[in-house]
Amino acid sequence: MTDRKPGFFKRLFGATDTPAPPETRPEPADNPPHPVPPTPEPPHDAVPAPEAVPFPGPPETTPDYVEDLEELAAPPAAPPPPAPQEAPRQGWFARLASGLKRSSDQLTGSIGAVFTKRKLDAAMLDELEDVLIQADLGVDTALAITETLRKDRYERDVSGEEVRAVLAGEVEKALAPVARPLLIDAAQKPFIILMIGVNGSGKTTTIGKLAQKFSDEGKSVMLAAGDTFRAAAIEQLQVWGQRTGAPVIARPAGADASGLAFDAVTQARAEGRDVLIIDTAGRLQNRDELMSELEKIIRVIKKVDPSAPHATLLTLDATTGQNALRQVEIFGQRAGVTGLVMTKLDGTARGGILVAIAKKFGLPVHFIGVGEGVGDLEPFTAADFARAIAGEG
Ligand SMILES: Nc1nc2c(ncn2[C@@H]2O[C@H](COP(=O)(O)OP(=O)(O)OP(=O)(O)O)[C@@H](O)[C@H]2O)c(=O)[nH]1
Ligand SMILES: [Mg+2]
Repeated sequence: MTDRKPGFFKRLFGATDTPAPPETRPEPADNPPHPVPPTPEPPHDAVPAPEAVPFPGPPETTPDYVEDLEELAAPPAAPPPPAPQEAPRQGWFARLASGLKRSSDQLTGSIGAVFTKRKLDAAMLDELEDVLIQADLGVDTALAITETLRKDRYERDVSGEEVRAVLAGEVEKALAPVARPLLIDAAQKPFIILMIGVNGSGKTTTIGKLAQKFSDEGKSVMLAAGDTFRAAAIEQLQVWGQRTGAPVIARPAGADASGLAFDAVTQARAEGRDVLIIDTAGRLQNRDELMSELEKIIRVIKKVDPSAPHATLLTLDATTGQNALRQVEIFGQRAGVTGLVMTKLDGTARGGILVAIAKKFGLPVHFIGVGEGVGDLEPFTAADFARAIAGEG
């Protein structure tokens, strides 16, 4: 009963554009990992025929319940509440720019302090290099920026504005090669996407957003609740399934995640689905046993389709700093990450790290998350990101 209240109030007050049931989660680094239930290597060749597990009951609200209450709350003559989408809302670039404001303010403030319309000298370039490294941009990009300035402006007057333009240009240059869309190969039926990342980095929310995007494109989508550690995680994905019209393959909490993945792939294939997106439990990259479990999920998926997963997406929380480099490195080694999604760029993001990641790993960045709502996923573009981080626009 109490579980139903948030859904009811959201609908009653027309706030359906609010995010998926928020999971108040601690920062990834402080978040203790999920307990590992005993997961003996199952005889997956002998995995029983997949049972379609339909929505096992409404996790948050039931349509009947909500409709009844709405009727009670609103007299028949009352005009319908305005669609939440119509509520004034910042555009996505404004949200990106305000999310990166901390990074860009820090950068422009420090740059302004270094460059006060005086002749560019070696000491100023050193100071600038420190500022850029502190903003997580990485040594390569910091050096590229100072080198460009040294070449073009040494011993000449230079303003903070000009430095910012050079900064935006170099950031864009670093990011352009990794700004690549996620291509769904129609020859793969289903095209299997495995979503991985540390705790609370935005996997489940991103899956919901992707499900909406793909079904808007006319693709038939299925979701797999592979975070079998927590009942709440399964329910969270089921809410996204209901919201986006995608069926969710689930098993009760505590079930083996690789067995669930096996069933989901088998069923999505049998149903001729275009896309299957598999959720996984959050795990810190330094927890070896949890990373082994992820490897096992991948091995088991390959038993059904040796070419799968066709995309292994790592979600990176943009409020994380340097640790994101380790996440990309270890998840890449253990699970073969094929692409990145940077989430929470609408918050107090530290976006500079994406530049360092791009330089070091060259992995495609497919999307950015700029909010908790279903539409808050944008294709990643180097120019917009560079503009936002340099505090332009
Ligand atoms: N502001 C903002 N919040 C986001 C974004 N993406 C996810 N969140 C929020 O971050 C929190 C965690 O998101 P989840 O999708 O549950 O993260 P997860 O990686 O699935 O978490 P675990 O399954 O616990 O590892 C939720 O409150 C989301 O609403 C985003 O782009 N912007
Ligand atoms: Mg999750």
